[in-house]
Amino acid sequence: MSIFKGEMATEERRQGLIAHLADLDETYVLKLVQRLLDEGQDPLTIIKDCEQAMRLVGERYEGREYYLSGLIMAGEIFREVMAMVQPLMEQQLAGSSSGRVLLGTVQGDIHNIGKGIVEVALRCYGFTVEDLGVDVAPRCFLDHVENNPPDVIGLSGLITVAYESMKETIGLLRKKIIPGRPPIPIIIGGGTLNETVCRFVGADFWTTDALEGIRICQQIVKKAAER
Ligand code: B12
Repeated sequence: MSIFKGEMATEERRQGLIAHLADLDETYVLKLVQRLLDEGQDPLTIIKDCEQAMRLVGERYEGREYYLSGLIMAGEIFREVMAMVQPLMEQQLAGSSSGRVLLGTVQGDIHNIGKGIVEVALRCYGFTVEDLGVDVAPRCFLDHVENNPPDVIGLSGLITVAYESMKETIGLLRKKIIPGRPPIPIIIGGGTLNETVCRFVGADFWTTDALEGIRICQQIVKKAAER
């Protein structure tokens, strides 16, 4: 028997997804996502709705309604949702941009769900991505830049500690001068970022949206090719 009551409108289903993910109702969420996909729902809309639910989870954690286990559970459900939507996302996003992006979550931070989405999207749009993982030390970013300079450097981070790491990483990277090349543009991403953080850490661009990040990377590569 279906767990859904009667025939729900799409908008109602979307609100249901947000509410049930925020409530950490794994069974309901996974069934609903499958149903939305079967009905041809855009995978990117599903991801956006899940992101909104994750913000609610964060607020409940801040309000002490959830403990750390709530964050862990939410992360696990999102991971399962991503496994379901990723194949469709890969089919849908197909581009021909070329360019290399060095990506990583900065030191002290282990959040990687958003970075994973960015990586998939970048690859779909034709970028070559080198993902250094999470909790990446500033020196590690520099080593990779020295060995194989990318066109863009993307730093991910969500916790306050990450802002200091981003600043340190960017400070180190800025000192690196590659003969005959302008400084490599640096973009930071993560749901808690804003313009103030961007200025504090000294990045060139910031975003809280994977697709906007891709557009920025495309512009950077296009501009470099025109020079
Ligand atoms: C799930 C989660 C976790 C999971 C993460 C699982 C995982 N594998 O990633 C776990 C349980 C590990 C976790 C741990 C912690 N967490 Co946490 N967590 C969250 C939560 C609820 C959701 C994050 C998420 O995945 N969102 C969904 C993704 C898709 O969104 P996103 O990351 O923003 O990514 C999108 C964009 O930002 C962008 N993007 C992301 N990166 C990049 C990079 C580039 C280059 C580009 C272009 C774009 C881009 O693209 C993505 C798609 O659009 C947030 C709440 C929130 N508001 O974000 C808290 C939150 C981030 N966590 C928080 C905290 C406090 C912690 C802990 C310190 C808790 C603790 N006491 O231990 C630890 C920190 C551990 C550490 N050292 O990193 C706080 C941070 C507050 C702060 N300012 O410091 C938040 C905001 C919750 C809150 N409101 O209090 N957490």
